This record gives sequence, structure tokens and C-alpha cells, in this order.
Amino acid sequence: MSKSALITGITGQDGSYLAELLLDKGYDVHGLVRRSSTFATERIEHIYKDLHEETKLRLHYGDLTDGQALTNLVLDIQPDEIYNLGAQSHVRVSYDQPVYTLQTVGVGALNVLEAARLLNKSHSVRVYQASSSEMFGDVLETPQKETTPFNPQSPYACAKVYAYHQTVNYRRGYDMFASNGILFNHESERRGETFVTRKITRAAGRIKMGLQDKLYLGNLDAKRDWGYAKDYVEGMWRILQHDEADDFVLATGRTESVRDFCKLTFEQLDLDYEEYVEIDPRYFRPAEVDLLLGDASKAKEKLGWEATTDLEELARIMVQHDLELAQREAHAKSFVPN
Ligand code: NDP
Ligand code: GDR
Repeated sequence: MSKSALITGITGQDGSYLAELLLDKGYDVHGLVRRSSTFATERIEHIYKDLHEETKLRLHYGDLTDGQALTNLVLDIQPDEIYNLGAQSHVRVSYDQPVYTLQTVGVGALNVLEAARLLNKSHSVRVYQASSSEMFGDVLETPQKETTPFNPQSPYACAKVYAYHQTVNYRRGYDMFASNGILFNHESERRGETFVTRKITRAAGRIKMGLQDKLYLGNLDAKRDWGYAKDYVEGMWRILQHDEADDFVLATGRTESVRDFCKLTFEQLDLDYEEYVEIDPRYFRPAEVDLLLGDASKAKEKLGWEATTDLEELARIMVQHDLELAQREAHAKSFVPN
């Protein structure tokens, strides 16, 4: 019989890649989607089939903040694995919506764990919690690994720390298979356009095509450990296949600044970023995480996982994709109907 998995956040960057990976492995995949007045399913349209056809991907309406409906769904579909990826995941936005961020990230994770605890009485289930390098915040040790103390710097990071501890707590208290993946930044051509790497590659493509003159950014000196999302969803899956529940850092082990990423991407299009990038203090954060650099040696040793895409290759993939997008945009603009 095929294994089955429930993915919260299936319409997001990671959820879409993870759904592809699990379908390739023969899983029955269930995804939680929020009802909205427009479709938010763009990233999974290519794998979604009408529900009247035979399909291994099923979508269900729900919301992480609605614990009762989530429990009903989990008890109904009885997944073997739950990947909790749903979140208000934007750090800057979490300062504007701290309570809502806690509700989705913190209470949402607790709702998932509670639903899994009830299911686990009759059907064993493994839970993956999408923890974040942001939990290290104003870092107390470099590089950061599983034993590095957390020192969160934003409402988002505080909520992720809460979810992390609840995951460990359910593992210990109820003997559940509940694991944290502490993932450093990972990007792709499906990254939301308000995260800095995608904002930069989108702008570089549009500038190249004459569709945009300037790129407004915040802190160019922040340093991040950036990997490719496709590598990281493989790591999530491996975390749940491990023989025991545990917590793992996934990272590349290299850190670069936002400025370096601008230089790298603009150069790939023969552009000088300094001619286009301007600072807008609106994008500064009340408290910044200056430097993140991960040590993923535990994942390498125990899971055989390591990042395989370097930053130059990641930038190339994103720049190429976004240049093509800008070319289509320019073409559509130049079209004059007869
Ligand atoms: P995205 O922002 O791309 O996707 C977030 C997903 O969560 C979307 O599907 C969104 O739905 C869904 N969602 C938001 N609020 C709710 C809610 N109340 N109920 C149900 N679903 C909700 O995030 P990523 O794919 O980049 O990240 C996946 C997870 O990993 C997140 O938890 C993030 O915090 C965490 N993480 C991400 C890292 C990264 O570098 N990408 C690094 C470390 C951790 P909708 O499409 O409707 O908005
Ligand atoms: P981050 O990603 O906060 O690390 O969280 P983001 O891309 O938003 O910021 C990275 C760094 O770039 C600086 N920056 C800007 N950021 C944005 N978004 N927009 C700008 O214009 C801009 N200018 C400079 C930021 O200040 C920051 O230092 C991501 C999310 O995916 C989280 O959900 C996840 O947990 C962490 O990565 C790991």
C-alpha cells in the first residue's frame, strides 16, 4: 500500500516541491489549502488534476488556526506523515502582524501536534515541523548547529521557537515521532517575490528588459546561508525516514551578504547593481539578524544529506527563470491588437 502524507502550506514554495517529491515516490499526497477569493494554487497547478479524475494529490480546505477542522481532517485521512510547512513566513511582516503570526506559526503547529497525538492512538504518524534558522537570531555561536542556543529577534522567530519546543515536548511527553528541521534560507524560482533573493532576481530581469529602473532594498549587509529549495525538501523527507525522531540543521555552510547576491545576479545579466539599487528604510527591520551560517554535519552524518546546489548555480536558475518572465511581460506590453 502507498504511504500517505498531509502537507500544510502545500501552495507555498516548499510545499509545492515537497508535493512533487512525494508524488514521485508514490505517496498519496493531501494538501491543506486556505479558502480565498482567488486561486492560490499557481505553484501546484502542474501536478493538480480535477477531483473527478484519478489522482494521488487531494486538496482540502482548512486553516492552521482552526484546530477542530484540522483534527477532523487528520483523523479522516489518517496520514502516515504530516509535514507542517504552513506559516505567515515573512519576518518583516511579522512585526506588523505579531499576533496573527503567532496564531499561524505557534498555535498552528500546536494544532497539528494535537491532531497527530489523537491519530497516533490508532494509527502511527510522523510529524515534521518546519523550524527556522531565524530562531538563532542575534547569534550566540557561529556556525549555528542543533546545540546552539536560540536568541530570536522577531515575532516570527519567537513563534517558531515556541513551535520547536512543542515539537520536542510532544516527542518526549507522548513518545511521538515528531522532528524539527532547522532550515537555513532556501530559495528558488518559486520563492515568493517579497523575499530578498527573488525580489532581486525579478528586478534584475525586468531592468534588463527595460521594464523597471530602480530596485529599492533595505539592509544590504545582512548575511545569509542560502541554498536551493529542491535540495531542502529532500532533507525534510529524509528527516522523517530516519530511524528515530530528532532535530536537524539543513544548511550549505556558506554565507554571503545581500549586497553579494545583488552583485552576483546583476553581473549574470551584464549589469552593474550599483547603478540600480537604492536603499529604502521602509525595508529595514526593528531588529535585524546580521549573520546566519549553518553547520549541517549532523544531517550529513545521520541522513546522508548535503546541499548540492551552490549559490552561483542557484542565482543562475533564478535569473534565467526571471529573465524569461520579464521577456514575456515585455512581449505582452508590446503587443498591439489590430
Ligand atoms: P511560503 O510563504 O512560500 O508558504 C507558506 C504556506 O503557508 C503557503 O502555502 C500559505 O498559504 C500557507 N499558510 C499561511 N498561513 C496559513 C494558515 N493560517 N493556515 C494554513 N496555511 C497557511 O513559505 P516557504 O514555502 O518558504 O516555507 C515553508 C515553511 O518553512 C514555513 O513554515 C516557513 O516559515 C519555514 N521556513 C522557510 C524557510 C525558507 O528559507 N523558505 C527556512 C526555514 C523555515 P497561501 O498560499 O494561501 O498563502
Ligand atoms: P529572511 O528572508 O528574513 O531571512 O527569512 P528575507 O529574504 O525576507 O530577508 C533576508 C535578508 O535580506 C534583508 N533585506 C531585505 N529583505 C526583504 N524581504 N526585502 C528587502 O527589500 C530587503 N532588503 C534587505 C533582510 O533585512 C534580511 O536580513 C526567510 C523566510 O523564508 C523565513 O520564513 C525563514 O524562516 C528564514 O528565511 C530562514
